[in-house]
Amino acid sequence: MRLFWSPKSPFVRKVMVVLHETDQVGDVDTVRTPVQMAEPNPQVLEANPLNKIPTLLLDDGRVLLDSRVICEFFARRANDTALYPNDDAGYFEATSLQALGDGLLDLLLVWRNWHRDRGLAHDAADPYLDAFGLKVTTTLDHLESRADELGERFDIGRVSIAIALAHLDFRWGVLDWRAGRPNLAAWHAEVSDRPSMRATRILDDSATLADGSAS
Ligand SMILES: N[C@@H](CCC(=O)N[C@@H](CS)C(=O)NCC(=O)O)C(=O)O
Repeated sequence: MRLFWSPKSPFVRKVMVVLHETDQVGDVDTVRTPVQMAEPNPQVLEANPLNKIPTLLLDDGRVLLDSRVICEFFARRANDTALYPNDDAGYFEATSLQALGDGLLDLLLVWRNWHRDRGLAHDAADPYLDAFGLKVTTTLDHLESRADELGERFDIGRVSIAIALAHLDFRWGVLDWRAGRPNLAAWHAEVSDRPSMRATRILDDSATLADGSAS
């Protein structure tokens, strides 16, 4: 199996955390794959018409996308019931939290591109920037109010939220997301110490890439 991979992509990191949690890292060949929203990569497009990573190429020729499907594929392959609980309540709580974490990440990626493409400063006046900021703040406040619940287990929802918060540290230090959110910050410090999270820390290898790709 080959995984279109980048050490900077938070969505790829979800897959890598699942591989570590389920002891399958050795089963996958990772292929460093630069992608940029505004400059589609022909190699990725051939397998995934949306030009996104992670994309998983199976040995029998099938292609799996996106991170949600690939994470669940590996959890099922390992008969995991921790990341994806068997009971309906647990499963839908985990996958709904995953949707929240992934949605936060989608928002952060678009927000960054919006700034960069228009050459706007962080605090520039723009209705889209205001809306992006409001949604991110509202999501973080919501998570702060659920910090106790987050600490109850480590499932795919918690994986996604933990990685989204780490992505804020990587790209959005200016937001200082921990300020006023002590419980969320404490939860994040704890989960970041898990071996699977430590082994998959985001690494900025831009300097080694010819085009300095964003992901
Ligand atoms: N919903 C997708 C999102 C993946 C995604 O946005 N990946 C980014 C890199 S972090 C990407 O491939 N961007 C390239 C593009 O949008 O063209 C998933 O969960 O895998």
